[in-house]
Amino acid sequence: MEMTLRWYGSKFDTVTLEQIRQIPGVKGVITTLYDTAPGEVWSREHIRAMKEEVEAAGLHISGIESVNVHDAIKTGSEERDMYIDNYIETLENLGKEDIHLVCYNFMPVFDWTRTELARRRPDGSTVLAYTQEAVDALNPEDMFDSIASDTNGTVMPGWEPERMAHIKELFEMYKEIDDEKLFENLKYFLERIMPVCNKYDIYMAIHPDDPAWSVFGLPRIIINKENILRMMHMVDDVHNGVTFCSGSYGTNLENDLPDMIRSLKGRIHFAHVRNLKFNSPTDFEEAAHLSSDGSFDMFEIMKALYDIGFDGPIRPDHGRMIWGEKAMPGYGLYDRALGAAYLNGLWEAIVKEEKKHEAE
Ligand code: CS2
Ligand code: MN
Repeated sequence: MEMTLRWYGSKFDTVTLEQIRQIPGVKGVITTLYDTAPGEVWSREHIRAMKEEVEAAGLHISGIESVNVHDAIKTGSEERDMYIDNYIETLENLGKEDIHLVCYNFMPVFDWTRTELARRRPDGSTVLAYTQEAVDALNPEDMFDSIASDTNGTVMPGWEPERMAHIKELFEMYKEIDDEKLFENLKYFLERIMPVCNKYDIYMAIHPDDPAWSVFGLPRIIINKENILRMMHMVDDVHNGVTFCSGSYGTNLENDLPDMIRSLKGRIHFAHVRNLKFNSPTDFEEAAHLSSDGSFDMFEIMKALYDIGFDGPIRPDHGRMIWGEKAMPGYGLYDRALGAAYLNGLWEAIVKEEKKHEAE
């Protein structure tokens, strides 16, 4: 396991590389070219410049989150081959720059969905939260407007104003797409990119849909054990893997997280570990990473990752906004640094305990 932090680049992130470097045990960042649109080719020059900046700060790039997939690929429209060609070129350029992990998602229209970006918790921190009742009462445009007013001046991934300006067209594109069709289009995409992934040893790690069910009538497939195993078998290559995100799969209380982790042995290439606090099965908020602050047993999650021999990057996921920080919701420095320290502590204890048992 390698502890990392997500970083959006110096133009977009309120957190600096110098700050990240001071979090104990963090040597790697998960980053992206945040100003490229889905479907655009990432040039080698841009990738190299990003790498040099990270390395100059004494860190390295542990992986990319995300290289976003164009909606033409997700919907299987006529232009998809052109966009897949571009994606392949980006993967080649990443491979040539010695980057071997790519996180992406296959969610229609939106990335994650939350109904509040700053719900106040009893300790005065603010967090992202979701209630199904609020989603049922909103249309997607209103949702975008309410999100846009609460972002502390940052651009939220998957909710870029340029995309949201076309939201009606985007919905139109998905009119004929159901779960089966989305699976087919994902398979087509993966089969086309696997040769380049094999050539450059790039591990693709699909991020789950968040929340793990359909929103606004859109199909969503990366939601549970059955579907993710189907996806693994459908393109049975080690480079077709998973980002295990506890906070996303965990939105559905029927998902047994440690069991899911164990069933994905060898195919989890990246992990997002965070905790949620449920007020009801359809009302949850993002808690501190500590088990007792939320509804998940974080020890069991880390233990399952250890047991399957997970050796990829892990990162704390969304943190609370605390200590007066103003940052992209979910992506401040303080609570994610606390999260990293806590997860490192759990890991150290697990490793030492296991080594002791092995020696006995
Ligand atoms: C992330 C996702 O902030 C988050 O919820 O975990 O946005 C994730 O980066 C994407 O879905 C991956 O493409
Ligand atoms: Mn995640």
